[in-house]
Amino acid sequence: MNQLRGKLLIAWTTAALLSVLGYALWRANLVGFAPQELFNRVTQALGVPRVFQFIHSILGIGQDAKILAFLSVSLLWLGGSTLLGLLRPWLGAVILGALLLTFAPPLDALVYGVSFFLLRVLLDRVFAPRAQSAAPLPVEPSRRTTLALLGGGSALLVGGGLLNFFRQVNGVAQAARVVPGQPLPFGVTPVSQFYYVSKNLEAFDPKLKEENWRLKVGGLVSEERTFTLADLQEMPAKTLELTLSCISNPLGGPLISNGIWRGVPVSDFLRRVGVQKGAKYVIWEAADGYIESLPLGQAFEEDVLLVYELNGEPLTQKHGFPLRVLIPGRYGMKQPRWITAIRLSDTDEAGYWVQRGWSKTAVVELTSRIDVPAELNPIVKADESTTLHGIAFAGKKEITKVEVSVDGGRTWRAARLEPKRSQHAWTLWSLDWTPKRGSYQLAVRAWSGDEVQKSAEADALPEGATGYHRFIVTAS
Ligand SMILES: Nc1nc2c(c(=O)[nH]1)N[C@H]1C(S)=C(S)[C@@H](COP(=O)(O)O)O[C@H]1N2
Ligand SMILES: [Mo]
Repeated sequence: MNQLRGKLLIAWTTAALLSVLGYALWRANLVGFAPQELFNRVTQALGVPRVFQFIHSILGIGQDAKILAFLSVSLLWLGGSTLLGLLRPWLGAVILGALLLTFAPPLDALVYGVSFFLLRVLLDRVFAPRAQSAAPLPVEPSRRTTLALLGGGSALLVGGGLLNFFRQVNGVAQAARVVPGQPLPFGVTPVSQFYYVSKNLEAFDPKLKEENWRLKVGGLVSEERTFTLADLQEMPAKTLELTLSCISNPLGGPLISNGIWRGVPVSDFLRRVGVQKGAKYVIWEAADGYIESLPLGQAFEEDVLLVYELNGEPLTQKHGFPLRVLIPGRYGMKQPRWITAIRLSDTDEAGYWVQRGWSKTAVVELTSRIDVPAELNPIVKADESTTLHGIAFAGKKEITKVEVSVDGGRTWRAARLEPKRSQHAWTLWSLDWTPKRGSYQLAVRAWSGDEVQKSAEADALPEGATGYHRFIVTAS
């Protein structure tokens, strides 16, 4: 038994050191991080609409489901490589390498396989030099020590991930959620509160350096070229206020923010690089492997920008430094961050989320939200005047009317609209209301001309959520 515990400890330590080494090599840009590659493979397999909807329904929105999935994958990786550590070193290394080949590049498989072998042999030397001579192991851990070491070590390794998990969940909860008595996140959203959604875990988002970064322009252009950030900043720029929303934002959800963006109009940019006859699509490529496309004609539309500033500051790493695409009237998924290449092509390519069942065009749905009172704390004072507040948004269309109901949609009253902030920004609405003691179902709906928000409730997948934001509020 002691022998087995000793072996288990050696196996686990091999797995843990391999993970740490892999992480360091990944930070140094030498190979991928195996748990991350495994995770990509798993999410690729699970990223189909029905699975998404299922996970979404039990875990809610945002990054939560993904972080839990990453934690499970990390445990799988750690457990799996520990089991392999119980085999002969060369056998474990070969199996590990072979498994890695199914989800990582051959070089990574080789590096991980060899590292595993070396670590395992080294640890054998350190911990059990006399194991062959049948002499007792120098480490003779008790059951308790074994459990404590394995459990504690795994918890430490995975704990880093967990910390990240809570940090991000808090981040999402804070973003754009109104805390009673606190200033509203209306108007322009501060960068620190700007919603964040990524296909990657935040820790694995690209961290690009201006010195090394280049924008490559290729395909059906007059001449292939690269641009530095400074090159782009020298071109005539445009600044505009625009509201960005994630297509997976649920009714009344927080994944929508409003910013002031500055960058180069794509039309100017494409004229400068020259478009060859036959080019029909613009393909955007990003540093994290994200890809999206736009028919060429739409890329020439006004206010489609290559953006390098948000709210007067250079883009933060999280929000796409150094360059991202901005396309008015479309959900965030059409607009890659961290772009590294623009390719003109005669054939279209399905975007990252399009390949996973989401909308191809991702045109923003007409939508509205009640922010005050907050859905999380739906209480107002009875017999006192209170002001309801919220936002309405329709992408490129203008919001012309917002109506609010306090009786679950039987009757509607027109809300006050604040003057439109910009052609592409959300519209703020408010309505004074003096409720008697009781419970009321609030609901809101927005209009653009004679088009009214769809009342049918539909899940965000695949075209963006529809329906009226509604909840019950108590006046007491
Ligand atoms: N390279 C890259 N660009 C991306 C994504 C991504 O995962 N990788 N996510 C997209 C999605 S789904 C959204 S909603 C927006 C979110 O942008 P934000 O986090 O800056 O608000 O970025 C888009 N651009
Ligand atoms: Mo999104």
